[in-house]
Amino acid sequence: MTPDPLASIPHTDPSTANQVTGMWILTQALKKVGIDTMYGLVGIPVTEFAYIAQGEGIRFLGFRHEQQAGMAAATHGFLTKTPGVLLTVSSLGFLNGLTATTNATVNCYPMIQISGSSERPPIDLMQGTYEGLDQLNIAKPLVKAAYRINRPEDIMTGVVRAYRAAVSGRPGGVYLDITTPCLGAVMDRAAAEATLYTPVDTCPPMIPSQTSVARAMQLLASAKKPVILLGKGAAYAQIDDKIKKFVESTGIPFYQMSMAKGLLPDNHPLSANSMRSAFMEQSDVVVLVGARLNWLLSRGHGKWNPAGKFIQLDIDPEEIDINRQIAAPVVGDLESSIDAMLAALPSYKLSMDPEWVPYIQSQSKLKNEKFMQRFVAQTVPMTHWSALSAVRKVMAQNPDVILVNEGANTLDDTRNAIDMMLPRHRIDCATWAIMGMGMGSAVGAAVATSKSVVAIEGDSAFGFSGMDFSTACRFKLPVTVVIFNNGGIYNGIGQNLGKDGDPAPTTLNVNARYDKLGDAFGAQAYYVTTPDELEKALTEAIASKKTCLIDVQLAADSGKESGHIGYLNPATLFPVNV
Ligand code: ADP
Ligand code: TZD
Ligand code: MG
Repeated sequence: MTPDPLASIPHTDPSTANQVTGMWILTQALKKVGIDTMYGLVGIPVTEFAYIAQGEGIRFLGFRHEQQAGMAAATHGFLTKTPGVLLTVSSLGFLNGLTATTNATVNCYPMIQISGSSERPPIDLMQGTYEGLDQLNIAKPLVKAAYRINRPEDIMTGVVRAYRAAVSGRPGGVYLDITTPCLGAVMDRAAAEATLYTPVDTCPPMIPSQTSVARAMQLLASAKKPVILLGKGAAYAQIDDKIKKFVESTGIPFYQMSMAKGLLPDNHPLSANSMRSAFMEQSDVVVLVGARLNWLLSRGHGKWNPAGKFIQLDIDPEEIDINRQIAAPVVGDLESSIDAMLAALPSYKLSMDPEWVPYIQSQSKLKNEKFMQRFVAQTVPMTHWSALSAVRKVMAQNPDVILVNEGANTLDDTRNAIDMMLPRHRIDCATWAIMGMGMGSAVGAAVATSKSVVAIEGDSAFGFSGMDFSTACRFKLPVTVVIFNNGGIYNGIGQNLGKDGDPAPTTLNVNARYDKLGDAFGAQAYYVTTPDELEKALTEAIASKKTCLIDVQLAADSGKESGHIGYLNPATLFPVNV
């Protein structure tokens, strides 16, 4: 008889009749707050916990790198208004994941990173224990909140605190450290069950003061050339109908920040999306709705009309006045603030210049017609624009597909080329403009919404997360990855200024066949060299609902340094070849 290979492994039932472990309690605590999905990468000391959680009905998506699991959790949080959960092992796994938790905090996405950590005594005495690292203290300055759970009876409290910190006020990333002894601690089942509860009112409304609403309405009513700026906070709030009503009942033109695109359709008659410079220079009153006056808006300086006044609707009082005086802050949650402003609207008479909207509309029309000329030349080898001429057609046919996007030229050109028609359908590298969110965000978006996803990736951007394409494949997600291969960071024609013959700092490989990666993981893969081939492949890929990869061959000289933000680079005294 063949010996049973598992027979010698002592089997400890995680939930025996009378006793349970910290791992079981953590599972139940997460279920109590409504967590049904975790993204992560296991090993000591969290493997058993992941098995137990999966067994208890929490979906577990195992990744190849923690950063991508974290990007998935962050995207899940942004799209669902509930924290995405990332599970990591100690030391490097924790640090790999922390990059995503930090990025989520910067972007105001709710997520919770749960990391197993080693036992405390040898860490505190720095005695060199297995994967020993003082994780809690490392996480603290980088996340919205950080807690450690040392005892099984505290697990529920730790989970509730993490949940509340992630979703209430300005959302963000939360770190929850749980020690190995605590995960393995045994408790009587009845005592453990007695610790479990469902918290109430986890994200209470924050009502703005009536004074602030009246001040804002008065300023709005006085505006001759107002504009409304919608940011990803407005998209996150999931009050799409109310935002639409606010825009349409005031009749004020609006501009949507990158991830707010689609909150109102990009082709809405009041869209000022192509009139950025004009309203910056001319608007006398600017209404910021869930958008920060950060570098993406020249921090309120540069082209902005120095005499313009700002109204800012935000949940975070500390966001007000950070770069420029905000004449009328409305601090509250967006739903309450927009409700209050809509309720007040009939009592005010707006005094918008009757020429303002027609001016925005006629100029937009001219600009849009000019912009469309970029798609006329169907150059082969393709440029970013000729590739996008194909992509925009297919995306227009599939408005309910979520678009994930990162790169430099690939990011900026795609953002401008592809109109979004539905809210929360564009996920990109956001406030920090980081690379390395693509595969994670694509997986998170597909899992959180059950919708199809198309990720448009620069060849460099894809490299940061490429191996997690295999995660989309393993979970059979309807994700199509489109790689714009121009052979480099910004382009593939950088020249080494030295004589060693190495590739230039920006040079990758314009002949790389990314489609072979698709073959390696059983995806449907395409290699395309013309806009027609790309249009056909992308149409077929989306329709298949399978995991697909399209390697798009661009010319190596397509793209310029840093896309649209080259001005942020320090100037050199002599030209460098990018
Ligand atoms: P964008 O990059 O699109 O301009 P930001 O991320 O800079 O957007 O700004 C989003 C803003 O929205 C943040 O200042 C955040 O505090 C705010 N915010 C997020 N959720 C809410 C909410 N529910 N109510 C009000 N403000 C919110
Ligand atoms: N590393 C990280 C984590 N984030 C970054 N933003 C960068 C490096 C610098 N960087 C950019 O800002 S864009 C970019 C890098 C490396 C890649 C641009 O190349 P691409 O796109 O192939 O993705 P294009 O189409 O060639 O411009
Ligand atoms: Mg590139």
